[in-house]
Amino acid sequence: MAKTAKRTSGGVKIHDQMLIRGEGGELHQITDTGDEVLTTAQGGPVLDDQNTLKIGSNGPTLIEDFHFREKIFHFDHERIPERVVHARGYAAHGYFENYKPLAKFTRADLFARAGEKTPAFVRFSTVAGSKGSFDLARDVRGFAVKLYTQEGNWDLVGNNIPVFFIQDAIKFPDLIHAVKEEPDRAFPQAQSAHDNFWDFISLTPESMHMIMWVMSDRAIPRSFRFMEGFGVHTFRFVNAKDESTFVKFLWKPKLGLQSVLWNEAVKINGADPDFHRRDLWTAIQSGNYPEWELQVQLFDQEFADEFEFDVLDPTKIIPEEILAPIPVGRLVLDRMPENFFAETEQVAFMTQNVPPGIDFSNDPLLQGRNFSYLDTQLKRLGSPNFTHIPINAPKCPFAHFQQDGHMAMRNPVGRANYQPNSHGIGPRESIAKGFRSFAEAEEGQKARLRPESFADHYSQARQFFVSQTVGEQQHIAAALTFELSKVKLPEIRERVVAHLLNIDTDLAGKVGQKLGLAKMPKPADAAVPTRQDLDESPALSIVKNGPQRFEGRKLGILVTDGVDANLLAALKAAIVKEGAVCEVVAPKVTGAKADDGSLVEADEMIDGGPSVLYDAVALLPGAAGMADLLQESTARDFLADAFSHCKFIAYVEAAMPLFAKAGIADALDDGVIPLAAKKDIATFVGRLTELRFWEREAKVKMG
Ligand code: HDD
Repeated sequence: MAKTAKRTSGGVKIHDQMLIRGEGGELHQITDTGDEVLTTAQGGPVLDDQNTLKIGSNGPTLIEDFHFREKIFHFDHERIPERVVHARGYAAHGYFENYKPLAKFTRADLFARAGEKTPAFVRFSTVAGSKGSFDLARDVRGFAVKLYTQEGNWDLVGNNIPVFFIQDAIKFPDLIHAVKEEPDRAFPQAQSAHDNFWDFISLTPESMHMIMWVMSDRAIPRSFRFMEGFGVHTFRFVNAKDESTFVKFLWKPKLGLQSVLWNEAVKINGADPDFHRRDLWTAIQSGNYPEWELQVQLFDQEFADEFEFDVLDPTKIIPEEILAPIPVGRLVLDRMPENFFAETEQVAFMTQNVPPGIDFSNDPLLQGRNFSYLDTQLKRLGSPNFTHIPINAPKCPFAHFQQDGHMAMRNPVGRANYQPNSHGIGPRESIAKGFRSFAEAEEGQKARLRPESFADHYSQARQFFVSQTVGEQQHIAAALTFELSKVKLPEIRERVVAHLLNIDTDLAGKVGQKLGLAKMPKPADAAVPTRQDLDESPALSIVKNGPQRFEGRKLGILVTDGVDANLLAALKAAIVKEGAVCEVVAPKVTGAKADDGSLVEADEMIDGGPSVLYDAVALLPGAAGMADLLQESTARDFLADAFSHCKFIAYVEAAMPLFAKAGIADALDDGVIPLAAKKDIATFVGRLTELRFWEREAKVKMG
């Protein structure tokens, strides 16, 4: 991509024009003042980019104005179709670093050597919303990883949830049609809380396990950096002896798991619809590179045969406590795209992109996906040559006889565009290097059947639910109630509650009661009765898998004139030492005047810096500024929201009137920590690793 040249005095005279070489070695025309010359896309220097060519100043515009025509022509064709699903996404570059050789299991080169780094490009996304929707929708998050290996691109196109709604790819269009805005009214945008989605779900029992995940806090992650990723399907590792080992892929965030509360998500979407984008951008630009560990669950056919669920069923997991994941490498994201459209919008992920040593299983969802992704790129990117776009091009040597097609940036050269050929030129297949599919012996008749082994739709849904903390279970109940409160047809609500009865009767009762069902429905028919004996899996809880430190999180410090400068400096230093960041919030854009006369600059004015943007808050007003602060309803909300969202709150004595204004002066608990002196900072910071003061939840009842 041509880099725009920086202004420079240096340059070379070519054909008596002043030209300079840009950073990438490309040439730029420059004016005599050292500015780069504006040109048309054809390279023609532009005289005037402010006025169209007319007769006189008030006459008609001339059609010969080729600069105007080309500029408007290109503008009119700037948009490409957004992704039919996962339209809203955000991506970063980085690398995958392999821990140790895995040759025993796979011949894939990227796993061959310890310390080997493979360039990576990762796009996180929501599923349902359009490209311009908000970040903190209750939704699955795409976790698409492109690894530019020496044997071609490997796209592990996963989600932040290890199972899926459906078992057969043929139902995907129906699922997406049902979750997206309704066709007759074109709303709701980026929300599952509507009749069509829950109508489809209530008629699709196989979706129940996924519904537990999507109604849990997993669907409202605090940050892409604090969420897990999963390959979902069972894949195969194939070693050099063509021996296969089943493998499931998991991405574990170094900074632990964290989500927000639904009430917080609703408010964050209002305050900052780009919350997740800004979070990733800021972290990477400030050198706080997010990191995940790649772990694999490896198992053989014997394990698969003995495991109580079908490993080919994408609505099922293998609990980590049954098959411990093995760490094999780490993914670090350390560079943002130079241009969003060029890279994030044009990147093409495809589940079919696997290097030798990684192969597919017969998971029907994966099989269907392998057809869809290539197909959809043609629609989005408009040409079979989408691998000519830099972000999609392999970073390893490649050679083939594919030619022509729209926007061909390169074509095979020479006379032979076919093989075998007697010209003795052009690439040939390689027995040693070529991708060898695992030689699975298959048999059976052609039929449209669903495996009996896929038929248990409730047992793992129950296992997920019972593995949550009490608070997390309440959030699931609150989410289901919220979602179904937006569903108008009573029979849909009843069908969903009938399914819930097969998962957990208390859950079903709570939801049914909140929906005001006159009487509880019968439990839905279950092809396989719900297993009550599946062990809890602590790995499934977010709260049980939080961070070791407050690292990567954000403290909001509310200040006014008269703020104690020393205390503020000590608090900031302690938070930075934790690897976290502070933002100062003040009633005025300019900030506040501290007690020592210095100016404390504000990162946010209180109206634009609500406490939902922070993981914890500190109230450090000065007595001088309290009177004004108490006039600000946003100051009251800042504290009231932080309290009801179970956040840790530090405060100085001068802030007490604000607690009264927020109506919580009599409700202070151990999550509200006085900063009477610098020594109290350590007490406050020491609690922040818990992220939330969950004991308060019973009091505030915030789902
Ligand atoms: Fe998909 C995009 C993940 C089921 C068909 N999918 C897409 C993206 C992610 C996933 C992360 C965004 C990629 C990007 O950032 O550009 N999809 C999944 C997961 C699934 C899944 C984890 C279930 C386990 N998908 C799925 C099925 C089908 C598709 C069953 C079709 C049979 N997915 C597509 C697609 C998309 C896509 C229509 C739209 C944009 C694109 O491919 O590039 O082909």
